[in-house]
Amino acid sequence: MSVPTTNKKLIAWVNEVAAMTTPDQIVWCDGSKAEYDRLMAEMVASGMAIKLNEKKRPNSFAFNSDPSDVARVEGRTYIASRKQEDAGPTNNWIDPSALKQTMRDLYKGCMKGRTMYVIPFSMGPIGSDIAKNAIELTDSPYVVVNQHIMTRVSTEVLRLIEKTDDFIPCLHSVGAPLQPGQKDSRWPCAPLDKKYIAHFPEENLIWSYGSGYGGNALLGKKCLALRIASAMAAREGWMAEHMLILRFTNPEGKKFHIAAAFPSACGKTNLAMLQSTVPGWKVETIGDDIVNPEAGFFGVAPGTSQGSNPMALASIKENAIFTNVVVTEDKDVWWEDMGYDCPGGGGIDWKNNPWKQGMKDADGKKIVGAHANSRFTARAAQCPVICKDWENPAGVPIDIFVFGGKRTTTMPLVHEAFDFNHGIYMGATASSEPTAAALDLGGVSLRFDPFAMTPFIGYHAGDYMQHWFDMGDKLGAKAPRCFYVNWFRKTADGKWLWPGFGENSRVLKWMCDRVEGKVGARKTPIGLMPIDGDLTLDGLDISAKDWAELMKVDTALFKETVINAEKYLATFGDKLPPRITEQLQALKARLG
Ligand code: OXD
Ligand code: MN
Repeated sequence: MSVPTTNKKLIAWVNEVAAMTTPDQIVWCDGSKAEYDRLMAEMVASGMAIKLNEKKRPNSFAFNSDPSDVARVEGRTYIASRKQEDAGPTNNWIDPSALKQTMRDLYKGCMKGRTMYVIPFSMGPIGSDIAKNAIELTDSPYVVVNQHIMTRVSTEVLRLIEKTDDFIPCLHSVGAPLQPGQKDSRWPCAPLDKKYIAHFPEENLIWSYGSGYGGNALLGKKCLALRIASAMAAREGWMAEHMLILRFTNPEGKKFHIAAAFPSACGKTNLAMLQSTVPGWKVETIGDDIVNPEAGFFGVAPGTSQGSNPMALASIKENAIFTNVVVTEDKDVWWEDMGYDCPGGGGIDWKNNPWKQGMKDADGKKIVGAHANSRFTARAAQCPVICKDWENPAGVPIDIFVFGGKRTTTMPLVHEAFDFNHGIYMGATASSEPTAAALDLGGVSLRFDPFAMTPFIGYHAGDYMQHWFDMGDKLGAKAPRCFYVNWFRKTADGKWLWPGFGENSRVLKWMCDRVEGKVGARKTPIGLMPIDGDLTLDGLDISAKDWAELMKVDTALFKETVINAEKYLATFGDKLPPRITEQLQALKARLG
């Protein structure tokens, strides 16, 4: 195949990688439908992909991964900055020359028997001043088809690289070379101790080896748009954040843009596509995971139902990819908590085994059909409530930042920061309770996840917090207002206090009313809270007692969280910004 670019830097890099990895052939991708269809047909023929029922799920495909390759591997993810102190306490670090040597040895001949695809892609609308051009080299056709949906793959990106002589190189291999005549496995990958998800932030370089799954392999997402981008953003004075963005429009037509950071599995996709229950107020989706360069959703399937997220279900009606879900007898998809029983009672589970709903293992434990981290991949453009400005090359102006996590106690439904610096403290000390399963394994009772960015900050987390203060100083009065929410509070006997889902729009409306100065607020030791009656509960079945409980700030309990936060923040050493310490001391004083 002829080389479709004149850019010497790119050609030299492709040749250098090909010499190291020795693929059987090199294919330059163009992002076309023909390319997508051809790769899908090849993967169906090889047994890697299952074509779904054309009537029920048009142009859609299902994949099952290897059971050892089902999620991001944080323990094998590295920030290889030149100095270890620049990676900080939240990252794994290996000296970059040593890591490159280890990985070069692994990459040697690793694409034997496979095709190396060259994927030119843009994170953000092609040609936008705030988009980034990149090339992913991969030996996984699954990665190519997913990148078609999650990013903008196009030869136009090659034209931009020719003009700027600049791109972010992303190298990926599943790490499973094929000997002559060797039959490929359904999902090739390398064992865990050979997997490396490596970032070289000073060179804007990504090297990934051994995994074909999600953020380990779709390198535009967590690797580029968060880890590498966060390091670039700190150097260049912008921000790269793990946040959904939505537009909330009031009955008068005034638009508010809200960006919210929650840890994984706290409902970011649900909030991004929320169906407002406040009369006259409308939500439109701009992005569900990262601010905001993606072209698609790579969403967690289990729990997605007509009740929890009808707009996500509408987005995956057709042209979708499913990974590690149940394929039903009539070749549709199903997962746990989809809102109805598995049609036909079973199908093929995520491990590619025959499966019946309700099956139990030898210990009497239910065998799930879909993996807990099974995913759908779908174009954002297919979301019925996608905002018309979602691809505006200039972006949208953010009015409100929301932080939060899952807390069954302590954190009220909503509170507002006194000012931007206090908002940064809220983001820096955002915490979540791990699932019951993690607690059973002896996990900690509370996990701090600053700005929901713990696994994604590409440099020292203390420097990252300082960058937030620097941005606040730069923005001054234009800085977004900051709020902290908790949809997950329970009564002492375990009952949810807040209905969540669409009703969360009531909380968003209160935030917008605050921004407009339409409502006042009560000053409490932890921040500003709604005056009773301003956050409307009309039509909700919430007793005055439950409301009081939901909004209660128990100072003794809150103090415990603050003590834990102080211990956590101490791990940042002398990189902890003094302003975080000032905020912490002021909060302690307010709590008495
Ligand atoms: C994701 C995550 O997959 O945050 O988006 O883990
Ligand atoms: Mn995420």
